[in-house]
Amino acid sequence: MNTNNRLRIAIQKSGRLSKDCQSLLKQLGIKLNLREQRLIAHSTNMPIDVLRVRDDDIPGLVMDGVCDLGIVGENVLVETQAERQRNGQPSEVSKLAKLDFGYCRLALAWPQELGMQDKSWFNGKRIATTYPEILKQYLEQEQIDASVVMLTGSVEVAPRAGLADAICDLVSTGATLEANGLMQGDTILESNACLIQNASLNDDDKLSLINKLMPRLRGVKQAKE
Ligand code: PRT
Ligand code: ZN
Repeated sequence: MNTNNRLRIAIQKSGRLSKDCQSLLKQLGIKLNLREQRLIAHSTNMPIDVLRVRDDDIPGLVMDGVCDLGIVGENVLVETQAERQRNGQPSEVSKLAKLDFGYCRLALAWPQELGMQDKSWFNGKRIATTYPEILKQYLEQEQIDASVVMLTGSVEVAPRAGLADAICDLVSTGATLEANGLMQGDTILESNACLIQNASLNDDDKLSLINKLMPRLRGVKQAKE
């Protein structure tokens, strides 16, 4: 548990979500002194500390109560939740808001030269992914008997490298699939960045600060619509 009396928020240090997270915090009126290499940034006008970490660490930090709030892609949240459930670790969070950035979809793809394929084609095939839990749940639900190859990066080159027959990866514009001669199939999960809260947070001061920030967040979202 974060026993510190300052509200602690985890965001991605550097990557696709970091700029949007920083500008959201600014729009919420949270003034931060973000110095490049610092792990923790202290707000100068509110009792808030911002922890800047890898996105993969954010759900766990919130689930374990090390951080009170976090901003992370639903893809990472759902994957971490499934993995932790399997390991008997805390996996609950309260989802406070779906944010309007970080949109992508987790989709299946295979070499273009194979042409259109239906789900039955995947039987007996190897599928490379960074999201083995989400993929396994999908395969089970669709009764597809395929094997899952876990890769933490460069998933799109797996078929060409002979590591897998197909992939299950995040797609936004589709340019990466195209550049690697892959054809996009079913979407397994649609994802946006979201704001999560530790499920057992019960510090009155922190909860009232969150209650003060939430209408501002709704205001920021409405202004963009
Ligand atoms: O270092 P750290 O672990 O923090 O960052 P990371 O490299 O794991 O993540 P990062 O910064 O790449 O992505 C952070 C989050 O952004 C993801 O978890 C998603 O929630 C979201 N997001 C949105 C995306 C994309 N769009 C996206 N297009 N994450 C990754 N991609 C990659 C995808 O994996 C593929 O390689 O972009 C490529 C496809 O993009 P298109 O436009 O060519 O289709
Ligand atoms: Zn990551």
